[in-house]
Amino acid sequence: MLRTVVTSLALVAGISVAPCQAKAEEGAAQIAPMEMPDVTIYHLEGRRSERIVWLMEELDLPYKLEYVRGDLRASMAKVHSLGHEMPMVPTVVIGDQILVESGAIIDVILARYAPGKMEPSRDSEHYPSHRMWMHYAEGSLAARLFSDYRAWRTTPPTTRSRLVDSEAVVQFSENHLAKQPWFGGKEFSSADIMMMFPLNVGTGLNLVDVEKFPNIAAWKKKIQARPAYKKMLEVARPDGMIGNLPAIKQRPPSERK
Ligand SMILES: N[C@@H](CCC(=O)N[C@@H](CS)C(=O)NCC(=O)O)C(=O)O
Repeated sequence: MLRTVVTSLALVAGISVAPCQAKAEEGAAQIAPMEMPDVTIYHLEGRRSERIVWLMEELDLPYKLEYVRGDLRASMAKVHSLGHEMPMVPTVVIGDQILVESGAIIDVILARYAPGKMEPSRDSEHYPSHRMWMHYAEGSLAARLFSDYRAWRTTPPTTRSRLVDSEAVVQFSENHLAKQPWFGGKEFSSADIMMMFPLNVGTGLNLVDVEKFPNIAAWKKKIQARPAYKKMLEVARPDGMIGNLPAIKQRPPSERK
């Protein structure tokens, strides 16, 4: 109400209120982090829960990691023991709340406990595409890769689909990296954390040809050199990948028909 009155008065006086609003919003991004309750990450080696471990290592924030080394089934039993109706990893307990969905978990941790870190500011030209890659990682990339994986395991493809397929979703990522060094633009960000798992799935399960995506290969090398990524591997994947899904034997021919 007060805001409406102020806006109307400003309009009558011919004053634009937008810049003041923008300043207030920029200020909001600088607010102090909230005090973080205990964070426990329920984890499976080599799976999406690595994102949260990696994020906490990048931010140097404390966390407890729950899994049984070398035993995916026993690690999953720990998730089930929480009694949550959606037993997936990551499951993260923050204080007294249980959360699933890695992208949402990352958003909550950054907004509350590390405001202004690991994402471009809202007024940055890179902000919109950072948000896009944050959602693309699961919404399109992982979704299409796993749907092709399921179909191609039982029925090896002979032609490329007319729908967006694995190669197309990975190619879009490759093209971006020809223009920007990171998925968030000029700096490493949470979008890179989101994108690593599905881009590893793409090549690891033989859904796409690693040779065709040199920008992604170079980006992965930069990631593998990051101390926080190395630390994540040390604590969350101490024996390398375990319980790998079998790779597909046959990709569709590359040319669309
Ligand atoms: N979109 C979810 C996907 C979570 C998900 O599917 N996680 C897999 C492991 S990477 C899982 O829990 N699989 C166990 C199952 O599906 O039963 C996220 O990003 O957190």
